[in-house]
Amino acid sequence: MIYNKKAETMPRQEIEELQLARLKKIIRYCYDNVAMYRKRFDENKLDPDKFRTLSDLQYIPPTTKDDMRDNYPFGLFAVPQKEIVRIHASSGTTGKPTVVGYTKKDLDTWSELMARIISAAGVTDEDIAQICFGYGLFTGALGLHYGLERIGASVVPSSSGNSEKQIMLMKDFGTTTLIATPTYAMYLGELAHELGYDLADFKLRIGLFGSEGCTTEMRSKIEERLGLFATDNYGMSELMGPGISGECELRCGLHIAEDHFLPEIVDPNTLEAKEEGEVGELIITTLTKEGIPLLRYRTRDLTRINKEPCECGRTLARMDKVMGRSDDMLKIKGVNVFPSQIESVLMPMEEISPHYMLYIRREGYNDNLEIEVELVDGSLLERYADLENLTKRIRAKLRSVLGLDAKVTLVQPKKIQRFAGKAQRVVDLRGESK
Ligand code: DLL
Repeated sequence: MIYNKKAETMPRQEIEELQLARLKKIIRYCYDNVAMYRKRFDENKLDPDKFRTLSDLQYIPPTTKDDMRDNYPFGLFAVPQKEIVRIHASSGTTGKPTVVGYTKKDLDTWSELMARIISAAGVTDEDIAQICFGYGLFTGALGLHYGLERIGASVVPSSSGNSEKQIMLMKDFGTTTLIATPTYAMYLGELAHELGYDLADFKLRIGLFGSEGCTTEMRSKIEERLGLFATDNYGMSELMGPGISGECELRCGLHIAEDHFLPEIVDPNTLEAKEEGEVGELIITTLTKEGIPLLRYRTRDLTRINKEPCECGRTLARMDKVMGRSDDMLKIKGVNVFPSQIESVLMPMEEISPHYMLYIRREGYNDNLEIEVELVDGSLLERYADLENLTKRIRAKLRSVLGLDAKVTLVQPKKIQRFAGKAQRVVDLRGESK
């Protein structure tokens, strides 16, 4: 279902006119209300009233996570404190988190954008939606929560963790929609099976997955295990949280809420604009945010954009599933590879489960990669010849598809750690193995 027909099916020319009008306004708004932007414009001799086309945007220096840290906690807020009605922060692993503030209008926009993504996945007011994202400073849970309420679904705010209880609720309440990271969804499916539940008895029908990457191969495995249809949605706390883009039921790209976010794709090294359809780093300008507007925010996420209208009727541009982050690329013996590419190679193999870890070590001048993968059938570990054969097949596949030479270690089922939120499958041991 298209939640907001007018906004989601606008002809391209109209979208761009709207974006330009909003862009001019937000540039002036940032100049007038955020000291960092005013300083940056003045230093670069940029006149906030002289932006005439969408591509004039390229003259503005990008905003980065460091800018957010330097202005911690509220330095980039554009409104007085009393107009901020909600504060979230990113799950930064090191140092201070990045903090974002929302006005009432921002929260209203957020709910609208979530309602669009939720409806695009096929969820309706008849659904019972269990939110297994952590409630708190993380934007995932509350973002989805308000959007689901907006469309009239019954929300079960079960948060993350406490997995056996999650499964009990899912069964007893007849949950039809699961909101989680794909990793956690997979774990819940596995646990339900172990606890002796027949997932066919569950009423699950739709999974709204996001907050981390998941290849289509991995997604098929999750769908099969849980008996549901899953869509991907993307966002980041600095820009709003979830709500930036999401797949429709045709799953041919994530529709970007272009009336609120202006996307660009640039070369992550030179920052030059990429040709339409080329892969590069996604940069986003918030067009309507009041609390903390951001001009040309560098997401570090790599994707590409397709502006052709979708067969679903939506005209909003679509971004590909995120390939990885520009800072996540692994360089193994001269081969550049993203963890998602390794996942795509591993997942179709029947003998191995969807649980894996990547360990990078430095040996001499070389970086070596070890891929640890769980077997579906642990007894294989006792059949040396079969084990050897499977290891060889995996290595050969990695070599032929990615040109990657890696050590492959097959381990017992359930040996690899499970994650309740975003998975952390890459362990960089280069500092430790000199
Ligand atoms: O993860 C917001 C979110 C919550 C999105 C729930 C969707 C659902 P952060 O914690 O700030 O915000 O993390 C943002 O996560 O830059 C991407 O690298 C990654 N990410 C988010 N969604 C996806 C996705 C939330 N669908 C960072 N596919 C982003 C791949 C994703 N990566």
